[in-house]
Amino acid sequence: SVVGQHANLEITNHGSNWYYAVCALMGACTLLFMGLSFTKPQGDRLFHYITAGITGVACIAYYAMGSNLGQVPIQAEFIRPGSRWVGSAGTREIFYARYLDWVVTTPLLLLDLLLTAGVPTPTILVTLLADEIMIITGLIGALTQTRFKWGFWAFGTAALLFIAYELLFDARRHASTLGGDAKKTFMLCGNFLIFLWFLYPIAWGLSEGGNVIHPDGEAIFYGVLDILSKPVFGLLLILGHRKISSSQLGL
Ligand code: RET
Repeated sequence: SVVGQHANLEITNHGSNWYYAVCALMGACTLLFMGLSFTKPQGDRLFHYITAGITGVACIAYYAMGSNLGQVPIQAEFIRPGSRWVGSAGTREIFYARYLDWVVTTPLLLLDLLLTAGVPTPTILVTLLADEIMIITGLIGALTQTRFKWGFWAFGTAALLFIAYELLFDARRHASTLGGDAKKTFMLCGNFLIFLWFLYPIAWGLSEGGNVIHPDGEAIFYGVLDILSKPVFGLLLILGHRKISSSQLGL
């Protein structure tokens, strides 16, 4: 970590290298998804474009984080007395670049899924609104120095519960009506997404929230989750769409 603002608790060169590796993977997947779009007629490429957009934005966010940019030192309460990292008080670097990525990419991930399920537009919009609330409350909470941060975490988790309800009940019903590959793809990708998304508030609680794990551990936790949520989820979705045409979904 040679550039950027310095905090008492910040990523080491290992964390930085890991962020750059994820950056490269996101970039490669963006090219792959754009390349795969050519296997479809021009009118049937929406899901390739959305998914490539998701990994493209993540590629840039990971470039910033690998460079120790897109972060700000925040005064942290150290919940472990005698912690081996620092004394009883100090700052931790908070990567707000993560949230700028998520505020763009998580609505696109939901759009991928809700369009596959044939959910009506008003339901799509209200679900995307809940998603924006979830990410922004997470960001505000992460930048908060006091215990009030957990209030923001609670609002964000309530928004995630609403999203989970929409996917598990509402969207599932619409996907079942469509049947065939749309239903199969929605079921696989939808269950995968719900499982992964509930791990994010846990990562937050251990990192920005409770300051329990080192920023290098945070890099690995969020990094593995992001690889599963973007490139792996995206590949499953795009492969699921091989035999689905946009007209079947009313797009
Ligand atoms: C926060 C903290 C506030 C409470 C909740 C959160 C959930 C975040 C999620 C993020 C998903 C990100 C993805 C990124 C893809 O690369 C903001 C951590 C509930 C679910 C899928």
